[in-house]
Amino acid sequence: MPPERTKLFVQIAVVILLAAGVIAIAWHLMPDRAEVPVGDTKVIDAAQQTARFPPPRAPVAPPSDESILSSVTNGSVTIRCEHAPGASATTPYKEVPPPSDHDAATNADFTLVDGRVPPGYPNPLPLLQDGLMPPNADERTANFRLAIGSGEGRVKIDLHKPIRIAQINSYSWHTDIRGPQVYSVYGSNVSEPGYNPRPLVGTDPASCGWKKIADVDTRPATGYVGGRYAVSISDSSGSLGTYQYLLFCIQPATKLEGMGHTFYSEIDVVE
Ligand SMILES: [Ca+2]
Repeated sequence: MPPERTKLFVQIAVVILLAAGVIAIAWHLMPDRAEVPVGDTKVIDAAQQTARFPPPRAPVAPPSDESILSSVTNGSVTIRCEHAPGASATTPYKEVPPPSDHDAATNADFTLVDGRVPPGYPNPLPLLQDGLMPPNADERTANFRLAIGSGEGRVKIDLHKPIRIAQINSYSWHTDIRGPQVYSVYGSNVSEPGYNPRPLVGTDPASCGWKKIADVDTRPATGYVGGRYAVSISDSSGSLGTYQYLLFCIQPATKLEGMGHTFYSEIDVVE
C-alpha cells in the first residue's frame, strides 16, 4: 500500500476513535440517562408500559373537586392526607388547612443540606414558603423539586428560635407520579455533643442529635396517582415538640426512569 494511502487510513481511524470518544462522554453526561441511585424506596408500578421513552405515565384523573381522605397514626402522631386527584387551582381543602403565608416557616431559612436541584432554574427553596400553590398541575417553575435521576435530598428549616410546633403541613401537586409525598422529618435544637447540624444523605439524623417526628408516604395503592396532595402532621398532645430546626429527608416517589421527584409547593410550620 502506498505510504500516502496508509497515512490516510490512519488519519481516518484516528478521527473515528475521537468521535466515538466524544459520543461516549456525551452519553455518559446526559442527565436523563443518569443511573438512579438505589435506595430503600418503594417503586410504584404506575403503568404497565415497557417503552423506555417517554417515561411511563399514570392515568390522569378527570377534573373533580373530590378528595380522598386518609390518615395514619403512629403512637401519638397522626398524618392526615387529602388527595385531590382531579384538583384545579380552586379545589377547596377539607381536613388539611390551605397553604399559609403567615406561618412559622414564612420567614424561616430554608437550605438544601444535600441533594441536587434541577440546573438552569432559580433557587426553588423560596417557593416552599411563599404561601402559594402553582396555577396548575404541572408547573416546573412554581414548585421545589429535586433533579431528575437524583436520589434522596435533604432540606433544613431554621425557624430562628425554638417553637412549639402544632402541625407540619406539606403540599404537592402534579399530574401523575410526581404528586405523592415521601419524606421523613426530624427536629432538633441547640448543639449538643455529637450534634450534626447538617447530616448528609447516608447519615441517620437520629444518630446525631435529631429526633424523628414522622415518616410520610402518601403513595396510593390503587387508583389515580396524580393530583394535589395536602399532608398535615399533628400530635394528640397538641404539640409535635419544640424545635428550632427541622430536617426533611425527601425520597423520590418512584424510581421509574428517575422521573419521580415530587413537585413540592409549600411546607408550613404551624405553632
Ligand atoms: Ca407557608
